[in-house]
Amino acid sequence: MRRFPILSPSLESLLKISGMSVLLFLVTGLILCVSDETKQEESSNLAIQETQGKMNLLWMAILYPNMYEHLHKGNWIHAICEVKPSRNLEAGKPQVNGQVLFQQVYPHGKLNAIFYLDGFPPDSNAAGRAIHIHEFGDLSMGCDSAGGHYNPFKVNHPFHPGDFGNFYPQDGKIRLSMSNLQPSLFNKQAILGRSVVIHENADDMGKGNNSGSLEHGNAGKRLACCVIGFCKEEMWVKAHEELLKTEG
Ligand SMILES: [Cu+2]
Ligand SMILES: [Zn+2]
Repeated sequence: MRRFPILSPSLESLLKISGMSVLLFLVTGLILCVSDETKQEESSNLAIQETQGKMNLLWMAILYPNMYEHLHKGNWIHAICEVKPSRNLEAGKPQVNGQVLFQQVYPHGKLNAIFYLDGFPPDSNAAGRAIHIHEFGDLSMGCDSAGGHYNPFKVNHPFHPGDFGNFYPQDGKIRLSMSNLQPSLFNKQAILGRSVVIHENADDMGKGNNSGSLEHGNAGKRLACCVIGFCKEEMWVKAHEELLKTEG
């Protein structure tokens, strides 16, 4: 018995081609949709970044109106912390003096810092010394009135923005630069007006297995401290040149 094709051969191949076209169309559509979503995600990330930038500018204009114009141009801004021994430091403890300098490009740059400190016992090269940013710039009772670690995000130590870790003085001196640091000079959680504290002991970096470890790293007495404030660029340049000389 002759079997009649349901459709004529030409119509059948036409349908096959159309079916493939539809499939191709759907796949292309799907790819376009996915790439569209990626684009949308990218543009929403950009939008968030832009909004954050605008919010930063707004905060800056409110908090530091005189600096606003300067910063709006995307310039570097600089800050200095003039380190002095704590007012109520016991006799016989190391008298640490020096400077901590900060540098950051407004509005999206990361913070860089230079630690330039003297006065550690020259024979204690192996001893680590913790340095942190503390909440207050209040040194009315020496470094003890500077409060606890600056902790805007309510996290445990050593994840506070100013947990700089341990420093190892060489011949009584610390000469060190650090880059891409977490704290900032100009957002809502700015460290300006807060303090840098240099401790007698090493930071246990949260591994001390006690509550103090998760709060302050059991770094011991506060030897020296200072309040962070804006400064001229030349202060940074000078410290940077000194650092280069030391590195030889
Ligand atoms: Cu501290
Ligand atoms: Zn901390």
